[in-house]
Order: sequence, then structure tokens, then C-alpha cells
Amino acid sequence: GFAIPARYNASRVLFDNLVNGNARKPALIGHAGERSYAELCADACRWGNGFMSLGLTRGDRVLLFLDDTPIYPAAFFGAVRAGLVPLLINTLTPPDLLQFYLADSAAKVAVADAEFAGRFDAQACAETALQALIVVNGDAPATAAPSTVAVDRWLPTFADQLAEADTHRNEMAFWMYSSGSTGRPKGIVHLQHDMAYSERSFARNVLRLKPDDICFSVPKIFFAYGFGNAITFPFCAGATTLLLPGQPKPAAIFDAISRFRPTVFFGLPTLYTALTKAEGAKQADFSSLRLAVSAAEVLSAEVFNGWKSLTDLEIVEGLGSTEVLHVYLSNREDRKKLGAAGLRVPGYEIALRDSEGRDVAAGEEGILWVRGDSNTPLYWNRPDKTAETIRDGGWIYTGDRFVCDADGFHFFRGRADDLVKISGQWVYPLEVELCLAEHPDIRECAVFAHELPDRRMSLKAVVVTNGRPHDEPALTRALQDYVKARLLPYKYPREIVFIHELPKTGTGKIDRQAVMRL
Ligand code: 3SK
Repeated sequence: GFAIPARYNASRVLFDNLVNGNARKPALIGHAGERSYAELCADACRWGNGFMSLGLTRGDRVLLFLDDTPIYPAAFFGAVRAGLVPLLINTLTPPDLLQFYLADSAAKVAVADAEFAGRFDAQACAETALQALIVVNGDAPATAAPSTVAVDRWLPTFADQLAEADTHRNEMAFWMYSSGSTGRPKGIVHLQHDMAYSERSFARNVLRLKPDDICFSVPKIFFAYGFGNAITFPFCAGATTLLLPGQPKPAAIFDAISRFRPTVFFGLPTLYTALTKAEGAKQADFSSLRLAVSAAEVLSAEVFNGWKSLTDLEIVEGLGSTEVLHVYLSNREDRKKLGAAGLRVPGYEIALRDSEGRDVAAGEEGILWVRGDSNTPLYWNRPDKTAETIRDGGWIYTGDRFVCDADGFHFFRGRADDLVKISGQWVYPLEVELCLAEHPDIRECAVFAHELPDRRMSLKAVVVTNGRPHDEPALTRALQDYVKARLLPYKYPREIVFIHELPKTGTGKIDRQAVMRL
């Protein structure tokens, strides 16, 4: 396990900077504030002491409902250092789901930005273990529940020193909830050593951060991908993170890049598409960037090429999951193949297996399993889902189908469970989606199977065009012919719907559930 000691607390990811000579260096920068490592550690200690003053003890949960400002890492590391367990919650969480998180986790304290505090319902909260809501970055709304603490007068009263809790490396450290495309979300538990493990595997081998790097992750901290990019990796390297709260609009991103001059940029294909096509893209100054990283969605050649002609940078694509905490397959700056999720990241075992769990022969398609020391040991309160996903001594069943070529590059072939029979023949909707996405008139699209009133399955595409004037019936036929010409003819989408923008999840991915309801 990359020599992480038995007694280990994850707050060392931040606090080691005090003993490594980085105390005066900027840990974080951005419009929402700047902190040196010494200042951020002091803030974290105040948070840890503050939580304990509320009567919290080892293992108690603290729900963090926060945008990306300096308060996020301070409250997170303060909780972990005190032996508490923070939950990182999507900032788009609606009240009902928030209520589920509170009930599922039995969190005793929540920390929320003022703009989200109104989503706590006083009456509903009274039925949970929640004892206090700490409101930050603004005033609490009058309706906020339960006993509400205004941070400005509260936090400065606590000491800026706190000894780390004497935790074991395998003790619970923090949770994130899966986005729950079907059924209610699952609390994904991570252990004290998982952050350091993801850094020693992915970041050291792929990002190779130096102390003078400035990381800028548009995916937010509550998302496992953003958490590693914006917190774990820069702090482990004694580098700097640039935080951008609010909606990640292209103009704000261009402005942050030119003003704060980050060196490593993290996005996902949907974002790279939006940036490449946004007004002002050609005038933006990308000269500070040395590396652009993508994960979370399959990167098409079109997006890769669009970003390259805009910035001269070749995006490095990887694939990870919240269960593994970060990326376990990745291309490298000097070893990449377009269309591949990449090579195995050191520290992770990868297996491609058939539906019976047997390894497939070299070069054959199989379902991807992954094992590494940052794998979650369990979904909270969900032994059923834990047993479905974590099998055979810690392997995670991903449900993603891949092929691996002779050079070790893995190519995504769709989900294990999305095969549909259209006109009596098997089709993977993703195959059709990737094909349509290559059409010059298409900006983004989603393709899915749906059931017709007569129980037959049909393929429907929801598309956003590039904005050039077009005649819908004519373009529908052209798109269908395009798919017929490139894939087997029966695979064309029978129905095509044109819209202005595909709905997105809080993490910026296409919201397939919402698209299917259109
Ligand atoms: O979706 C991904 O590729 C990903 C990458 C890193 C961490 C978390 C996730 C979900």
C-alpha cells in the first residue's frame, strides 16, 4: 500500500506541508480568497475544535453542503483531523434528497453555504440526528434549521492548533454519495489512507505535479474527480489550487485562467466542448497551461481536436470512479491513444471478465473489474449493493465493457447492461451516440433505447446542433443516413429530437435520466 503507515490520519495531506517547508506558500487562490498552507492549517484546526465543542466525537458524521471556497478544505480537514467523518454533498441537492442524506448518515452537524441553507427544512430535520447547522459565506435564512450557528462570530473563538486523531489507516475518513441513476444514492465510504493512495498512484505517475504547479479543476470538490484534482493532488505536492465558486460559465473560466495563470487544467468532455465553442474562446489566454486532463465521459476525436487547435494542448484522458476515489485507467502525456480510456494506473489491478466472472482472452471484450487499495470497502447501510459491486476479495465490478489492445490501452465499449434488441437485432445505444457525435452539424447528443406502446424497443436521439441554420426534417434524414452509412443500417435512431441544450447533472455530465424524460 505505497508505504502508508498503520497509524495514519488523512489530514496529513494538508498538514505535512507545515513540516515540508511549505507553510508560507499559497495553498489556494481565487476570487473567494487566498490562504497559505499555514493559514489553511490554522483554519482547519479551528473547524476541528469547533466541531468538537458541539459535542461531536470520533466517527460522527458532518455533512458538507459547500461550493468551492477556502472554507471547503478547512472544514473538511478540520473534521478529519478531529476524527470525524465529513460527507461531501452535491451542491444541486434538493431538499428531499438532503433529508435522505441526513437520515442515512445520521450526521449531527451540517456546514452549508448561505445560498443552500434554505434547503434544510426545520420540521423534517427535527426527525434526524442533526443538532446544528453552521452557515457560511453569507447570512442564514430565517427558516434555516435546526439551531443555526453564524460562523463569523463562532469560528474565530477556537484555537488554531489541534493534534490529529490517532486513527488507523483503515478507519473511515469521509463519504461521497453516488449520483444514483437508479434508486436512491449510495454512501461511498473512503478510508484514511485512500487520498494518499490515489495521489501515489495516479497523480505521481500521470500528472507529475511540481510545487510551482497551480491546479484548476472546474469539476467541483464534492465530486470525487474534482476532490482529487483540487485538494488531494495539489496539497500532496505542496502546489497551489485555484478555486472557482459558482456556475462554471466559459467567461468566468477564461477570466480565471488569464488572471490566476493555472498550469494544470481539469475538465470533462462536455466542458471542453462548451469552452471550445464559447464566445471569447479565441481571445482567451491559455499560455499558462502545461497539461489538460479529462475524465468522467468518453472523449471524442472532435473534442480532442477542437481543444488542441484552440490551446495547442493534447487532452490526457482517464477513467475513474467514486468507488475507487480517482482515476485507475489513464493515457499519459507521452503515451496516448485517441479514443482510449488509457493504460492501467500503477497501484490498480485491472481484469476484463465475461458475465460468469471468467477472464476473457487477450484482445476480447469483457466487463472491467478493478482492485486497488483506495477501493471503497462498502456502501453505507447497503449490504445488498456492497455484495453486488465488491466481490472476490476487494474487486469492484464496474459494469463497463472494455477491450484492451496489445499495447495495454483500454477502449470503452458501453455498459454491460444497455444492450437492446431493435428490429430483432442487438444494438448498443452508445455506439450510435458516438457515431452521431462525429457529424459536423452536431454539438452534443444522447442516444437511448425506449419502449414503444407495442413493447418493441426503439432508438431515440436527442441532439443539439452546432447552430447553423437547418431544416429539421432534412437534417433528421441526413443524420439517419449518416449512421446507416457508418454502422450497420438497422442501428439508425428512428426518432431524432432537436433541443437547445442537453440537461446536465451537478457534476456536469449529461443527465440521461432527464434526457429520457424529454
Ligand atoms: O468518472 C470518472 O472518470 C471519475 C474520475 C475520477 C474520480 C471519479 C470519477 C467518477
